[in-house]
Amino acid sequence: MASRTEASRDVELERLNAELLKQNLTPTWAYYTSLITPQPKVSYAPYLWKWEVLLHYLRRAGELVDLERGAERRSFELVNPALRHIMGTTHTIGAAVQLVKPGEVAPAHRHLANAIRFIVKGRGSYTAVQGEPLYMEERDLILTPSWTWHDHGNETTEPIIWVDALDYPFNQLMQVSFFNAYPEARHPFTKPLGYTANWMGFARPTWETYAEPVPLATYRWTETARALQYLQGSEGSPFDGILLEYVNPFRQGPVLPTMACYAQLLRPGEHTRAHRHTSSAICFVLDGAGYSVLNGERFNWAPGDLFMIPPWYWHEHVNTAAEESRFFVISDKPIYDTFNLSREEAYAENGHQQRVEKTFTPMLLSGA
Ligand code: 1HN
Repeated sequence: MASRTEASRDVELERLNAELLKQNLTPTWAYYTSLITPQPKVSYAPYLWKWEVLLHYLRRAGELVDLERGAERRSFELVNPALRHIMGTTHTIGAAVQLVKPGEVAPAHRHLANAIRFIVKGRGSYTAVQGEPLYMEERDLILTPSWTWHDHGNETTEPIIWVDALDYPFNQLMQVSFFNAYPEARHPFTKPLGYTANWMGFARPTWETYAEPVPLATYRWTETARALQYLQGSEGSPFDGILLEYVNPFRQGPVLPTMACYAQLLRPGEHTRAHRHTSSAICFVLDGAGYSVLNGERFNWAPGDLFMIPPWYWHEHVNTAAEESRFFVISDKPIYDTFNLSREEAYAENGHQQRVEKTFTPMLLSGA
């Protein structure tokens, strides 16, 4: 047989590649560069939601959505336009805002997804987690660990609003979205007020498996705010300013296996150095005013706004206010740490991104 020419060999190889695909076999030699790239290909861009818009729609949902007629929760997810298929704010975390009106109870259920709540407006409502009532104050952080029964009750005379963050996009990826509804609207209070935080000290019942990895359920803002205030004068991080992590009091480390929470303070005029890391983050603006530059794009923020930073995006924060700016931050870094996927890079040059390519303008309500 005559030896093949280069050209006929190429034609045959093309045919082989096409045939392989039809057999549900992908030739690595033709496709590996789309899988393994010098820099990660991140499939979604940053996004910012304005507080006025969130509040407007929460009010409308307050008029129309009835918890007693089958609406499990009066909340909506802040969905990144590129992550609609997983309802994700980032690829691992879904953030929502939720409203419970006086006299209402959002029914008891449990899911394998971990949840956190960060209280925005109102006080005195409770989340009952595994039979323990946890009463809310503004800016408290409340954890609902995986597979714990929880219902939200408002026995006060004012509405309550909070930000939820759940790791359901990660659970969907892992194909473990389990859910149970409790047979009654409320799970009975089986534990006294302050059970985990006060009564139990730092000892825990050995038979309550959920209580071991997540020993503390409520992190009071009064304490976190005091710590931020105390640390304001310290150097902090050139990339993050004053960044406190809410920790598991037994192990240090993140509050949940999949999500870490932080309180961040930027001092007046502070302009952090740009850096990027593999984990994604969601920033909820508590107070102050300023902007962040994410891969060269400027995002202006004000209190109540929520924005997210995708993996491996350069980011720097600028506080333009005369007072402190503070964020509450949720990150999926624990997942990256668990699998040794955490990487971080500092921006070169003078530490700031040189160009601001454009300014992100979110859709505002007319007149807002
Ligand atoms: C959920 O169970 C709550 O318990 C809030 O309050 C938001 C978003 C998606 C799936 C479950 C809650 C949620 C959620």
